[in-house]
Amino acid sequence: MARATGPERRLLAIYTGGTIGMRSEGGVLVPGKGLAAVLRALHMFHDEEYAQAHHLPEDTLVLPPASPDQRILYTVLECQPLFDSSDMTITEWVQIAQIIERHYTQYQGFVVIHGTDTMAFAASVLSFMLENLQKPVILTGAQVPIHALWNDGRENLLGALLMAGQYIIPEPMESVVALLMGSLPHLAEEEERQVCLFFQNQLFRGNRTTKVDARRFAAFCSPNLPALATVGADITINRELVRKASQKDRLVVHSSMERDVGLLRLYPGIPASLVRTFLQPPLKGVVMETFGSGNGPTKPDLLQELRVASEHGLIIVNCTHCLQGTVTSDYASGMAMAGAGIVSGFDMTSEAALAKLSYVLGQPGLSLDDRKKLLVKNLRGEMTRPVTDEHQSLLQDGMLGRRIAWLLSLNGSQEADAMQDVLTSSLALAAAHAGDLDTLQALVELGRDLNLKDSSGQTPLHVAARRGHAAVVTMLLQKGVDVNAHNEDGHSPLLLAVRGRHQGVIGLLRTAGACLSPQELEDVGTELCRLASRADSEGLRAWWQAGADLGQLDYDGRCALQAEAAGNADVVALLQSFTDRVCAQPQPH
Ligand code: ASN
Repeated sequence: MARATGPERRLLAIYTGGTIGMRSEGGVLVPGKGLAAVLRALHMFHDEEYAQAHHLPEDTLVLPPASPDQRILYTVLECQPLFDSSDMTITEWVQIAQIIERHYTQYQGFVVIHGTDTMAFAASVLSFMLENLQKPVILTGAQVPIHALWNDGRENLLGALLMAGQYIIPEPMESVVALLMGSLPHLAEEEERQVCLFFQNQLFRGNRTTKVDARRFAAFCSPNLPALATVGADITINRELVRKASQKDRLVVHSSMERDVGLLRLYPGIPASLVRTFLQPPLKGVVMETFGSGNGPTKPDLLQELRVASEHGLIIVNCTHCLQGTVTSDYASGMAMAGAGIVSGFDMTSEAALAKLSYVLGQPGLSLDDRKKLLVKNLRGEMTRPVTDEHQSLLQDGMLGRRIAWLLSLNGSQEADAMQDVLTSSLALAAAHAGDLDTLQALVELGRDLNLKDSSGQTPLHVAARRGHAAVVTMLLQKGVDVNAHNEDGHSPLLLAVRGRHQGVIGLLRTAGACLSPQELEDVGTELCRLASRADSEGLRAWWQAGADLGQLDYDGRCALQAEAAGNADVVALLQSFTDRVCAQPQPH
């Protein structure tokens, strides 16, 4: 994520309602008007001195300086009426998209202040409606109203304004990379412009989120994709996940979203008759939440209902009701679903799948087959397609092969050499991203060095490690690439593998001599406490495997085991099994 430059950044904060601005009426919370006035009175949200000195208009607020040479100015646009987000529908989200469209040239970024209950749906829908987004759009809200003494609204809103004001999400793409992208089908697909959601110090890709807690401040998680950025004393950005956008495309707002879509959760023993009733017209698309990796009952009467509905043109997308994981074809019960004409939703959340269905069905003039093809494509970074399905050898693509041959055969001029370097770097990184061993091998055969870095210091090993491609990591290590290379953010491949919890890759890197640097381990105590308090044993295991000391203390002088004191017995046992000196007992005063 690149830092935004310029002395003033202008944002539009679209206030749609939600707990963040709610007031108590008759003992219950209802949406409250006048959020701008509340913010104006809070120092952290408005610097009146600056506003007066610069004659800012009445409706413009300005944050105190976050950096010496930049100010973030923002205007709060209060929607009429304000909503508890449980009342919001596609109609309201279309209106938000249209507000963004109307003000698109006027502002450098957008913050959508929204209730949390349907925020993950809203972020997903907006991500599909806003095509070719070049500016940050960040949704946020709160679990407790902003005027309460102890609340999460201030931190969340301030964080969202700072992220939208200070960073460019997505990053602009270099022109040569843009040229290449056109040739790399899988990258072109993933080159989405993302709508984000900021909550409790984490910036997520919006269409990967789901609300997981009704009360705790950590209300959202992104089960199948790590956070794009985490804000602590420092801002840690997961560069790999912040997609690049080509500057040439204009924003397109898709307002024609299909409303007749539904969500059906299977449960053990669900009667076929109930499924039949649910699948009746006017429904045009259904997200079906199935068990485990996309499995459902194999009862013939139920499968028959699904098949008939599908033959009548109803589109059914299969998503797992598990929080984490993807739909596979591992089980006969999963294959039965596919056999009944159901489309795999891979690792999409149900929120993203429903939004995508609504978008795909809303597109005019497509055949049923076209729509199904779009559904299994990664359109806005909402899904992870299995590498084997999607990424056959890049060099098998005739068009791409010809471009590469042409570009690599250019020689003699300085320009051609520079072009070849950029091309090699882009191609190697793209192949590492896709797990494409053949292309990497082809580059080696062309005498190309795989120890190269892109403009942000990223090597193919960083990319493969973050994606968890063990075979590519093995191959690169065999070619002798630097196992401890650091990118611009000071991150090594090992750190990226830890963040992605890729245990196999962590093992390979460690065997090849990878070590986390003191800088990478600086805040590890805090991270371990966070993981322990979330009972995230996979995350803890990854750090342990990478050689981190699980007894490291956080800012408050606690270690993971202490942080977990009130929590999960499994995590305590796991921590204890990793090390018998997890942390020193508190010393008596
Ligand atoms: N019911 C509220 C809403 O979604 C919940 C919240 O914002 N925390 O609008």
